[in-house]
Amino acid sequence: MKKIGLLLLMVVIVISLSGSNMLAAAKICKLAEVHPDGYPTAEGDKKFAELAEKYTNGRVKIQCFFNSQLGTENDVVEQTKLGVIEFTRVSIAPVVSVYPEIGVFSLPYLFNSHEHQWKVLNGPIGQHFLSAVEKANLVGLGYFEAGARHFYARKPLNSLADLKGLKIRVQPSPIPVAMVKLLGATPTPIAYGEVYSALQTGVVDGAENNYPSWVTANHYEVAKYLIEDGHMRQPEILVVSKKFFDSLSKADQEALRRAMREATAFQIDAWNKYESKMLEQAKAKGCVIKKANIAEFQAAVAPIFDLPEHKIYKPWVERIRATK
Ligand code: BDP
Repeated sequence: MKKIGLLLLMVVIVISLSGSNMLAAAKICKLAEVHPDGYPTAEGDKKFAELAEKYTNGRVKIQCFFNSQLGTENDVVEQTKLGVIEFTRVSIAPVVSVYPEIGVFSLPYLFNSHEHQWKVLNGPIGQHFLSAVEKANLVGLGYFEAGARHFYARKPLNSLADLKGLKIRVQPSPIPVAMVKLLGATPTPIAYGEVYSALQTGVVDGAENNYPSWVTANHYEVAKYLIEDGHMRQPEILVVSKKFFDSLSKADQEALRRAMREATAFQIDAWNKYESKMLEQAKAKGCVIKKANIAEFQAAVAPIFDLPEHKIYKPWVERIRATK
């Protein structure tokens, strides 16, 4: 009889605790990242993970996997869509294959400065895309800074003419492919983790990226000629699987959004310091950096806005350009 009484008491305690969230098991989640630990996006991921755990009182624990350990960006976007991976931090480019509209942020010379870009990302347009990506079973939690991208090659690049006929590695995504074609080069889509060996073995003559990627992925060792043309300011995005997000309480969902808002501010700061450090490192290594005639590059890529397949971007481009 005593035993039954004790059992009943335990049942009552368990039922009341489960209603109050106290027994909710901590969920150990994965976050995919292609960069190494220490790179600004990786620092942003870690900050996000730390704050997410804190603000959900330990109910969401996130383990970050760096260096493409969980797969290429295109693969991890698919896995996150399916809910196999809970979180992923990628460039906008791989998201375009599951949600084409967001490709507007990949268009060349769309943003004219860091300030303009963040005004758009923090305003109604940026916020629209974070929620609209739900169409691909993803929830956008926020953006990270990725600076501007430039071309670099194994041969000297002094002007646009030097890009003609070169095989240039691009992100496996339609807009970079179209852009490189318009510049007279041959686009070669390759996953980020394989770019170094493609450059080293001469599978490609060059690539394009921001200073931190050029340096940390060691591209600068084998492709030391860079032309600073700043063709793209493509933001990074942190997405969560909608399946996982929907399983959380409203309070925990808000805790994740709050964690990301704070991680973004932290990451932008880390980025600014790191970008100039990487530029100095490249110069010290003897890399050759030329300033491009930007007007020449802008004129060459201008038709990208009128391609029939890019019609969907027109209204967004107008709104983005009008954002002051
Ligand atoms: C880097 C982005 C990374 C992209 C990579 C690339 O941070 O997310 O995958 O470029 O070019 O700048 O693939």
